[in-house]
Amino acid sequence: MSTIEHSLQSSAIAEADPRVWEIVRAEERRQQQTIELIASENHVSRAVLEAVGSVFTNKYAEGYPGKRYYGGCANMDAVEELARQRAKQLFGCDHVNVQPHSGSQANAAVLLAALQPGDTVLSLDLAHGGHLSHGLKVNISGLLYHIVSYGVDRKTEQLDMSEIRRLAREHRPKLIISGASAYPRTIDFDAFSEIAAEVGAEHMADIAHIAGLVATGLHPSPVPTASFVTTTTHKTLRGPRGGMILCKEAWAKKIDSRIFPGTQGGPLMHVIVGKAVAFGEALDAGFKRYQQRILDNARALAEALRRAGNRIVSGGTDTHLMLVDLRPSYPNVSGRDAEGWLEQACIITNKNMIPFDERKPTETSGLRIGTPAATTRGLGVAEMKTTAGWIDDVLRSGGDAAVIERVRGDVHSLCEQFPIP
Ligand code: DSN
Repeated sequence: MSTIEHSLQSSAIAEADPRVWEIVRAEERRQQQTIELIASENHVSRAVLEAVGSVFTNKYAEGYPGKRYYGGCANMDAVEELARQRAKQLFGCDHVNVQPHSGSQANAAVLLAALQPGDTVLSLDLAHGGHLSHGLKVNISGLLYHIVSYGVDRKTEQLDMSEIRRLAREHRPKLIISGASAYPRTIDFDAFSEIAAEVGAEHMADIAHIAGLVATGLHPSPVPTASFVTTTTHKTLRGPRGGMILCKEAWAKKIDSRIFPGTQGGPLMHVIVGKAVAFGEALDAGFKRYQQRILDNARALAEALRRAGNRIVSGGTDTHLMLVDLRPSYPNVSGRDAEGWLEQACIITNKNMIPFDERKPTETSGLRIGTPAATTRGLGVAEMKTTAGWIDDVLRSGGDAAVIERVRGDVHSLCEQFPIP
């Protein structure tokens, strides 16, 4: 039996529902046999998996610890309080709400707390690395508020704080949003807070991608200066799929009320158990070493891709992710083509808009690549260099079937050596 077969879990689902079990097994096998380079994904620990599958899924607990609308909530209170305390310890914040079902819900609750419909928000353009919940026209953020976007500088492909200051002075937003889902460089959160203070705005920092780096001091934290910090818990933080809001004490009551009853009903208590476990893992000293390896791997991968002749947006990365601009080396290859060929080779990435992209979001000229999940399974700098070579081979071959088959075989061998724990 191979390492991968051996690590597949036995389950009650197998007895109860063989059709669903077959799909679960297929997904376990897919994850074991592919190198996961989607920057927003990770492989949680067995403890987090078990927590999310625990009996807490059976319980309604609308309200907050000590103030629930259902009986039988003593254990709900205990675990939610523990999750809150651990999150506060991790990020050093005044107040935390661990109930948001997702990052988008966390962001919507902050907007509802800080703004009136029609108010102006200054946020990063989605095509320059922003997020749909920061003001996309068809998202609640874009439907309810007047959005002014900032982008990256055309030459440096990095945020230009003087231009953001100019836009803030011109448009006088009520809220400035910092944070991104496809920006590879350090974000100057203090500068965002200064600009917000100057124009009388609140500052919301969305650290969904970099939460693990922030928690371990490997990226500057917005917590001391921003009014609100939102995050997901499943990216670099390596917890269960979900969201969280950190805020100043002055906003605590309003934020809590905008989550419940404002936008959510019963909290997903099984996910909050998973958050508590993940935050406990993140408080361990080993977590900082893991985050440092994520950074080392990202730099090694970006550098190896660059040396092979690929253009990396902004010239490199300070974080867990990078964007490859396909246009100079492969003018006829879209991000969609590249994602598809790499997936056939069992290397999982996602197509992504790059700044000033001329292709549609469904095609794109870029590929977003990140290292949190590959680092979790133990891949290091040497394996990143090897992986960069495979990515380059597949792209240069123009999706040639023989090259893809050869790389797929090599990827499977590597995955066998580094099974997901
Ligand atoms: N969809 C996430 C990402 O991939 O970055 C953001 O929510």
